[in-house]
Amino acid sequence: MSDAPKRNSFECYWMPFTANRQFKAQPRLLESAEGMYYRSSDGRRILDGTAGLWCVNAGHGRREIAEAVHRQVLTLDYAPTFQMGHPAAFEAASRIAALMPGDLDHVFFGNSGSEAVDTALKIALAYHRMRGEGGRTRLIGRERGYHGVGFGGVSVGGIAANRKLYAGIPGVDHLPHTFDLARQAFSRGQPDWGAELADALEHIIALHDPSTIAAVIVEPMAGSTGVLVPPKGYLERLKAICDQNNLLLIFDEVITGFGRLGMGFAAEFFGVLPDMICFAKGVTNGAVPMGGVAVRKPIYDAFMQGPESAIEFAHGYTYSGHPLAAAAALATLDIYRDEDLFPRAAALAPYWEDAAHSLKGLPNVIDIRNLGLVAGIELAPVAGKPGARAFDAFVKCFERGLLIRQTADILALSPPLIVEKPQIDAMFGTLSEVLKTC
Ligand code: PXG
Repeated sequence: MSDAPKRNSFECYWMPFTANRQFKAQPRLLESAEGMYYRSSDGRRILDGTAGLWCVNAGHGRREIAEAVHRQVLTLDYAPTFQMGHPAAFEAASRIAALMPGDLDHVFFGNSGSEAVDTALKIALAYHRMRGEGGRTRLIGRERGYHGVGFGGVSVGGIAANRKLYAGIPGVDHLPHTFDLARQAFSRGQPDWGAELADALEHIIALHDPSTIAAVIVEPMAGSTGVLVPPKGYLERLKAICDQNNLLLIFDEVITGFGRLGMGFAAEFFGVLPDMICFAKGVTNGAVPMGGVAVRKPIYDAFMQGPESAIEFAHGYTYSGHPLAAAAALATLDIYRDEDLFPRAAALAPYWEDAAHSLKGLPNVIDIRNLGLVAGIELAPVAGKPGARAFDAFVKCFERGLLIRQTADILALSPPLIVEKPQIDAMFGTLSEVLKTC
């Protein structure tokens, strides 16, 4: 029996987070990419309005990264990092630590955002146990939070579709999400209303007792569930309540890290220092999988006790600090620094905000949200068909040469930080034309 027809069909690849049957009936294929553009399989130029999946912050096809990875694979393709080491992993950790705010100065590597989150949750539980507070086992996430698809991330995450089939880990509670259309619609940047939503943490603490809670994990700005910008004062309040009750605060910066808001990390942007920051995506410009967790010094120090010959934290992945990922990260961080891409994003943010809000008044646009180089446009759903209107807009944008993201009836844009003003105009111009037809 020949397997030739199988090899060339779309069938064998079970695609992630995709309507497989619909996609395979009408595929959308990207074949190459350079700078701000993809090229589709039918030869069209597609403007990348989403930096891939929020990760290609320095734009596509960066030679510096390609060459660094090429050199690395020829010099040292793989090396274990369990009881062994190689220089690039240490250098990457030092460079990432140097970018982190405050004393977030130790870095544990994984290969994705999901692994970063599960690692951070494990560090939180183990940290309290190390300090003799092993009763602190409860984890607090937030509704509409996305923390990847590991069991830990799904459990603290707040998306029913991702959670409903799995019991999840026990002892998890959730804060309310921070979005209120009636009070916040068309806010520019951070909404004025909503800081008091952080007080829900006090209720959760009162319910369970602080001595049972290990950590609170939030995306400083929720990305995947439709660009939910934190209300003014909200994160500050959350941090104060965590500090009062000795709960660790974890920022999941898989999306907000590496310049998305115009600074290295959202923690710096908001002036709120968490105990851990999860990162992934932009750390290698999306070119090689990598993720990790930066922790504050006292957390690392808490683990460094007991006999020196003992492994302090029984956790890690075959590819933690993989040489190719480390090389890609170093080359990526050089580009961010040499091209001043974070300040560049900050400088473009007001122009971006005006461009996004120019869509106000178009049919069915019920909200526009923005922060840094991120925008979310929420559409009124078609009666009885949630998500249909935004999916229609997403497909029509792709047909007109623009890649955006769609979740429920929300469209999200988050371009590479190298975006030029005429490209911003082109994105919102295309979107405006498309929205008139959806
Ligand atoms: N945390 C956050 C905040 C994320 O956004 C993850 C963790 C998981 O990362 P990995 O590398 O395991 O996928 C993410 C991932 C979208 C979209 O369309 C967002 C993500 C992934 C895929 C699509 O918004 N974020």
